[in-house]
Amino acid sequence: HMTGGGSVLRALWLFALLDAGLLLDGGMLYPRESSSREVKELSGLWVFRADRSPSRKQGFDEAWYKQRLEETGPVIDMPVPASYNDITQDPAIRDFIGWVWYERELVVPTHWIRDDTIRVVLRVGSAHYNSIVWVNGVSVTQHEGGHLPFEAEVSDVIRKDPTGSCRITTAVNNTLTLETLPPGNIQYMNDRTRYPDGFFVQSIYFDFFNYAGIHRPVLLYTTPKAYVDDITVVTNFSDNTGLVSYIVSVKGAVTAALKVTLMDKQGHCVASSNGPFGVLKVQDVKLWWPYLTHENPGYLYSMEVRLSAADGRTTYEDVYTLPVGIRTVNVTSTQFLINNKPFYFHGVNKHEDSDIRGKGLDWPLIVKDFNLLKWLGANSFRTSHYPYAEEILQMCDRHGIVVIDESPAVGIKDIRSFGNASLSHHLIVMEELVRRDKNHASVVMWSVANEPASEMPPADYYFKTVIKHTKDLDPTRPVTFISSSNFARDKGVPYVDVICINNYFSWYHDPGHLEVILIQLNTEYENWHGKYKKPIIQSEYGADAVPGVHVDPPVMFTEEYQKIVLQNYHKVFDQKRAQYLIGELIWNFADFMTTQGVTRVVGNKKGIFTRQRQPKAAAFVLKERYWRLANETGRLPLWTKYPCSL
Ligand code: BDP
Repeated sequence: HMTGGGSVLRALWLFALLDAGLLLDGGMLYPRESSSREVKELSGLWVFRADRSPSRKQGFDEAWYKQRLEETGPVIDMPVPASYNDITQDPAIRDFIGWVWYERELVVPTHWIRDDTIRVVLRVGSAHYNSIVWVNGVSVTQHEGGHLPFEAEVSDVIRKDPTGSCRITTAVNNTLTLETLPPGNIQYMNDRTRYPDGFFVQSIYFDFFNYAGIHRPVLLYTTPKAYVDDITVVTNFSDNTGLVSYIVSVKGAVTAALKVTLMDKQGHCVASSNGPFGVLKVQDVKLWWPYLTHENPGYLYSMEVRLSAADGRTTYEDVYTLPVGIRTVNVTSTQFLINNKPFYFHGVNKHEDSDIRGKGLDWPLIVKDFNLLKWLGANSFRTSHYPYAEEILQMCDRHGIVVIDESPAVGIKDIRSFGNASLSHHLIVMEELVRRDKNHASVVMWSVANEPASEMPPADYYFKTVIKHTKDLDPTRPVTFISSSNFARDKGVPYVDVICINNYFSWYHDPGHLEVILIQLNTEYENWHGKYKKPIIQSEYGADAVPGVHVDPPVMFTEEYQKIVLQNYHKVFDQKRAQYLIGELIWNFADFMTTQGVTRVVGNKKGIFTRQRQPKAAAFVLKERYWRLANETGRLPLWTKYPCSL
C-alpha cells in the first residue's frame, strides 16, 4: 500500500519505463464519438475481387487501386466485417491464398473537407494478414499482422477532391511465412505426375482455419488538429482510496492545457486533475471486481480528458472519455491476487469463430457468448490464440470477465522461426498489443505465445527477450507463455510469472485410457511446481465430442468420454487448488473450424458448446462445477441467488 506521494513517484517511474525502448510511435485509442470527434462506420457491403492470377500480382501490375474495382474485371459482394472464406459457394475462395481486393466508396461530410482544423483518420480494426490501403488511388498505409488495428491520417488525400468522394481500396494477403505470427510456409509441389501445374499448399502449425479478410470494422473518424493521442492509466488503492495514475500524450500542439475528470457511474465527478500526468484520488472507491466475486462486478469509472490548445489561427478543444476500472493484480509463488484477494480462474479458452462469418466481428455472437459464459459460471477466458476484438474486451471490462490476453504467436515450431526477423516482429506485435489493451481492467496477464517449440536451443534467448520487453512495456501485469513441452527442457519457463500448461492425457497420449489421467496430471504438477515454485494454470485440457454421439462405457469422440475426461481432471484440480493451482480453462468453449485433416471431423470438436452454441453434456458438468467453485472461492453467498440447478 502506498501513500499518494509514493504513488506519484511510482507512476512517473512506470511511465519512464513505458517510454524506454519503444519501437512504435503514437497511440491507438479506441475511436469514440465525443463533442469533438465524429465516427463514420463503414461496415456493410464492399466490392471484392480475388487475384486469381498464377503470380497473384495482377492487381499490382494493373494498379487496380487506381480505378473502381469493377472496372478491372469481375467483382462480387463481400460483407465487412467477415472472413471471405465461407461467404461464397466457390471452394477456390474458401481455400484462397494470396491477394484479395476490397473496395468501398463513400462521400464524406462537407465540413471534413472544408475545415482544415479537422484531422480525418482511417482505421482498420483488423485485417488478416498483410494489408495495403489506398484512398482515391493514393497509398495511405500498410500493415503486417492480423488481429490488431492500424490507422492512417487521410485528411490531405480526401481534401484533394472538393466533392468529398472517397474510394477506399484495400489489398489483403493471407500468406504466412516462417517469419510471420503465426508462422506458416508455402510449399510448391513440382512433381507433375502427382500435382497439377502451379500446385502449392500453405503449411500451418496451428489448429484453426486460417480465416482471412477484413475481420473487424473499418471506420473514418475525426479529431481536432491538436488532439489527445494516447492515455495510459495504472490503478492502485490504499484502504478506501482509489489511485488512478495517468499520463496523456498530446499531438499537434506545442503546448496544451489538459483537464482530467473522473466520474462515477452516475456521472458525478469523484476526482480531477490538470496537466499531462498525475494521480487521481478517489474516496470510498468502488473497486473493479471479477464476475461472481462481488455483488457489483465490473465497476467502471469514466475518465474524461479535455484538451485545449491554440495556435495563431484558432483554438482547439478535444475530448476523449476512457472507461477505467480500479484494481490491482499481483502474483505470489502459489496465488494470483486481484485486489489482494486470491483469484481462481474457472473459465474457458475461446476462438473468434462461427458459421459463415469465420473470424468476422459479429454482435449477436458476442452477446450470445457472454450470456453463455455467465450461464456457465465462467469468470475468465484466454484469448487463444491471438488478440480478440476490442469490443470483446470492453464487454469483459463491463461484465467483470477476467482475460489472459494472448499474442498471435501460435505454432512457433520451426527453428527458422526463432531468427532475428521473427524476434523483431514479435517485439513489435507485443507493443501493438500492449498499446491497444493496456487500459483494460479485465486484462490481468499477457501471454506471449502458445506452445512454442521451447526446447529448441534458440528459444532461451528468444523468449527471454520477448518476455523482458513485455515486462518493460507493462511492469504492472504478469507475463506468461503457454507451455506443452517437457518441463525439464522448457527454456522459456524461467522467465514467466505464472506457469500455464496444456495437456491432453487420455487423448493424444494413451488414447482411450481414462484411468491414466489422475496419476499423469499429478506427476506433471509436482514436477513443474517443484522445479519452478510458481503458481500453475491448467490453460488447456479437453477431448473431442461429436455432438449427439453416445456410447457407454465411454469411447473417444462421444459426449460421455468428454464428460469423464473433464471429471477426472477435476479430481486432481481439487487437490492442487488447495496448494498452487490457480486456475482451469477448458479447451474449448465451442467447436471451431480447422484445416482439413484425418483427426478433424469438420473442425475441432473439443467445444463444450457446438459451433452453433448449443450445449453438449460436458457443458452441464462444467456449469455445476463453476457455480460450486464460485460459491467456494468467490466470497459471495451466491447459493441463495444462483442455485446450481439454475
Ligand atoms: C493444443 C493447441 C490448440 C489445439 C488443441 C487440440 O494449443 O490450439 O486446438 O491442442 O489439439 O495443443 O485440440
